[in-house]
Amino acid sequence: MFHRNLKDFPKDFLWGASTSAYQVEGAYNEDGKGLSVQDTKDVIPGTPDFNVSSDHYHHYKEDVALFAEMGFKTYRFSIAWTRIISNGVGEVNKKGIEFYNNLINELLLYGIEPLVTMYHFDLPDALQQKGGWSNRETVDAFVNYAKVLFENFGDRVKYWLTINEQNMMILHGAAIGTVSEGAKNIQKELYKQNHNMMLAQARTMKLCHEICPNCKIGPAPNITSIYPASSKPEDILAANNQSSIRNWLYLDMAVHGRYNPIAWSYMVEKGIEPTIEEGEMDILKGANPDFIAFNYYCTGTAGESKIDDTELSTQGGDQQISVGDIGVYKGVSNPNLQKTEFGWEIDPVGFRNTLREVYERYALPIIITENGLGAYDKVEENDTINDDYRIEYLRKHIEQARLAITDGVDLRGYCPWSAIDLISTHQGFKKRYGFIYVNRDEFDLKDLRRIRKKSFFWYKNVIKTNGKEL
Ligand code: BGP
Repeated sequence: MFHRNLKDFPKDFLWGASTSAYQVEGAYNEDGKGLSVQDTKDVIPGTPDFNVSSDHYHHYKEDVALFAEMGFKTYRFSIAWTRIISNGVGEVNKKGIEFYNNLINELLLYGIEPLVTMYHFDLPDALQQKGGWSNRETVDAFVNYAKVLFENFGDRVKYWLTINEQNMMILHGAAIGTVSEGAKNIQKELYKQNHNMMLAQARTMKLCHEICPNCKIGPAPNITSIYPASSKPEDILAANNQSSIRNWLYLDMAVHGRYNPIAWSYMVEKGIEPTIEEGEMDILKGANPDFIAFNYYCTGTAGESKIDDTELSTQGGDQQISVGDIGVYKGVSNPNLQKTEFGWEIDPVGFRNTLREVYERYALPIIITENGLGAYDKVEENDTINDDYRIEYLRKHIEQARLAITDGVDLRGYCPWSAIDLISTHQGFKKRYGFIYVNRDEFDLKDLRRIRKKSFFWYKNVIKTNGKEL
């Protein structure tokens, strides 16, 4: 749709950026922090562990001052469950509460609204040892952890996100380190875990509304439009299958408290549907999120996969690269799109499509909690980093966000990934996303100095002009 006049970004639009605890904080065993599955997983060869990351734990004041210099209205970060309750259940760690109190207070000092993810891929390892999300006790543990967060921070944190990319933990857990690589026939287990996470999320949202009536809470999956590989009806069905299994299964449940019918019949066909206990559907229906947050990097494209499609391997892929599912869909690359240096397609128009699709389906306000370009950055003379490619990527996506707003989408915030360089989920420190460069590489920690990239100054002006000057 062509618009002669574009709507402005809303006056109080939440411009900011994102990080997650295990990818940025470091201090993995300091001040009473327990180990998470990210600390105990087998590190992918050639990539670093998460012990130091960007050492934000010790640099948070300096980092927040830089965020303030860019003019952030919000900062989306996650709280490490293992810092608050080291084994996932039991005693609350005062030092952990203190760290996040300090961080939150520091943000508020500059007028930056904290946007907090409660759980971003880092389940306490002690809970994992007892079955992780397959064990219903983890649901109670999460709700108890959430209560601790609301009680300690709910007076200052108004925006909460429950679980980051639950859909990716189910579909690509091996790539992001929440499922052991090579585990076989675990799909049934995964959909049981998914069901339990849904219950944890629903109970947490209800609790949030009870304990902190002034807070707002929402889910944070990775959502993207799925295109059919061609106009062949079978390809369109395949794209629809993938979209139901990848996107709507999660959002239909979070918003309406019901299983998406296509995703449910997929699970039944495969014999992997979860057992639903009495009363659980009522719990799921009682969630009522205030908004939808989602992460967007690029679209997906799907073609038909026949049931005798023995060529299709279902192993591999990551958050943005889908291999497919025999008899359901096959992930294909889109010849109309360019790719990043790390093989993810770039699709700004797809961002507008996705925003429209989500808003049309759910009619809830939307906050974008991730979007960005992973690239190899180079420090040049006089500590300059000329990341024009990142500016280009973000500019095109923000343009499309404005078009989506003009289309009628109620978009309230935009937080690209990432505020500062940090460790990628599976591709190390070399895959950088930040506006702020952290001077370290894969294994040499150097001086961890912070350097403003060209995109830092560009984004500062974007925020200053409320998205008018891109
Ligand atoms: C999302 C995750 C983030 C982040 C980002 C980039 O899926 O929520 O944690 O890492 O993707 O992915 P990657 O680090 O694999 O490049």
